[in-house]
Amino acid sequence: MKKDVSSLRSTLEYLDAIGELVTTDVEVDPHLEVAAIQKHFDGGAALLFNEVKGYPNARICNNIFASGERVSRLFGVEDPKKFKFRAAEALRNPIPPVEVKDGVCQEVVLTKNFDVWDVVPMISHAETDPGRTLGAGTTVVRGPYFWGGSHIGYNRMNFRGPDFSSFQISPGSHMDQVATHWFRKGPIPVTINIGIPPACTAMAGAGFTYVILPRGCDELGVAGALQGYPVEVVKARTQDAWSIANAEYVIEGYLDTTQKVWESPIAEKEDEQGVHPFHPEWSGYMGKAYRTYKFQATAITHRADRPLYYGLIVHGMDEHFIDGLMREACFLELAERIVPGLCIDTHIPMGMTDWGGVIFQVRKRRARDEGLHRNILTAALSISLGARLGIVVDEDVDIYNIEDILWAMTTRVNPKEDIMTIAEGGFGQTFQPAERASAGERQWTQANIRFAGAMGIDATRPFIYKDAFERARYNVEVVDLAKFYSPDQIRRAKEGQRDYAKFLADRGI
Ligand SMILES: Cc1cc2nc3c(=O)[nH]c(=O)nc-3n(C[C@H](O)[C@H](O)[C@H](O)COP(=O)(O)O)c2cc1C
Ligand SMILES: [Mn+2]
Repeated sequence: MKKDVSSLRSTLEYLDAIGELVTTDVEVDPHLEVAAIQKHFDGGAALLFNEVKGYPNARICNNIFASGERVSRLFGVEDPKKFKFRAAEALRNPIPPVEVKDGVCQEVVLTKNFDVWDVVPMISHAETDPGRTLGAGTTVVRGPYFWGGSHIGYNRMNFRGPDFSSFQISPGSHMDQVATHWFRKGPIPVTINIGIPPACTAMAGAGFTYVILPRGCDELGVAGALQGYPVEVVKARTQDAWSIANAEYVIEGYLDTTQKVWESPIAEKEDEQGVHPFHPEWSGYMGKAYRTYKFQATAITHRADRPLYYGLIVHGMDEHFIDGLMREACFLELAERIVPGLCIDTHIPMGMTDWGGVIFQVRKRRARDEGLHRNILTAALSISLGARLGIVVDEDVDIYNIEDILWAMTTRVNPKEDIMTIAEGGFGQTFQPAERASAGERQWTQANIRFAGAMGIDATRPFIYKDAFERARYNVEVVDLAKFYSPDQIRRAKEGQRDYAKFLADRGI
């Protein structure tokens, strides 16, 4: 079957054909059940729910990004470790979106007396959530409101009425830059796009690296380059804004910076921000409810035939790859711009929680390269709000293997000099519990907690002592195991090998 990633539904058809989609026709409750099932299958197959309780015309899907291998395959990249190199190329050579007259996202247009709750099958994530919320919407701002470029990113929303909601904006983010610039200068037109082409999803997750993706950059253009052809956009029906033409649902509206909406009724009642639970976070902690600017919906548009809602959990592999893949590319590009040719790879393991950290791999070429890797490390941890941990390792370390990283840290770090505190007292991110103070909300600032800053670990060996740090090596290549053992014996003898043992055995180290 032909692979077509120009829309979410064509992508699902392809995944179904290659056996990577698991479907159920049993009715699922968007309240807790969708999230619970996705958690069971964290990191596994893509999931499609054909029957959604209360929404006869809707379908829900998720987990499409839960495997790095799958995402890479969608974009024709064979080795998932190489995805970031393709993505970095896309960052450098965007293909601008094209404006089309008609988009399937507008097959049905609701502009009067609509109720978002009746149409969009929002899901609840955890028992402590204030009910179902909209976490799957990606905001698109394009043109004059984004300095001539295009921005796409998620903003969690809680519809507190049929046509208005809260709208969570992380401090420092593009949307924060937009809202700050247009603060009380009138409505800010946006579209909330749901069920979008995978390249747009990958771009929506990328974030918080403004020296690589500055305001005015073309994020939809990068998505276009990633998929190899332009993203199509269509003029919104009720706003001076643009929708992703192939989206499944779009909520048109505007951000009203003169009004505030609370994310949860209990937070509103108690008049307390940053205290009451709201929505699990990427950092792996329960989120907290805030009072946000108001999003006012002016239309819902959607596909006529069983639109798909991409209802995903946060802090799972799905969200990890949505956020992390493009960020690995951004850090690679950052390193390349600071010191061309030094950094050979980047990696963000799940334990670094997407925005929380990054590992750089460098190859020092000569003695005077010494120290340049620390310029990269300190820059990366300073420019990415919320980053907490950065590690640099040499070319002989496997940056995809946490045990090998630990080995490098154990044997190559001089604790006095190689563990650095970076951006001390700087600005962090609301979703790190230790950094919520930086949201500037009084309940937290009152307690005077301010942990922002990052730990930078230089786990590289000094270039001049390279010889002293030569890895011990066994000559695995001198033997042909088949000469000594039957295939069955080899299989049995290797059966108990764990990942790290296998890695060491293969390399003879
Ligand atoms: C499921 C999910 C939910 C997210 N929720 C929010 C949110 O509520 N607010 C926010 O500012 N960013 C949220 N993000 C991150 C944004 O997608 C984006 O990366 C961030 O706003 C920074 O983007 P920017 O670099 O384009 O400014 C979320 C990401 C995902 C994958
Ligand atoms: Mn952006």
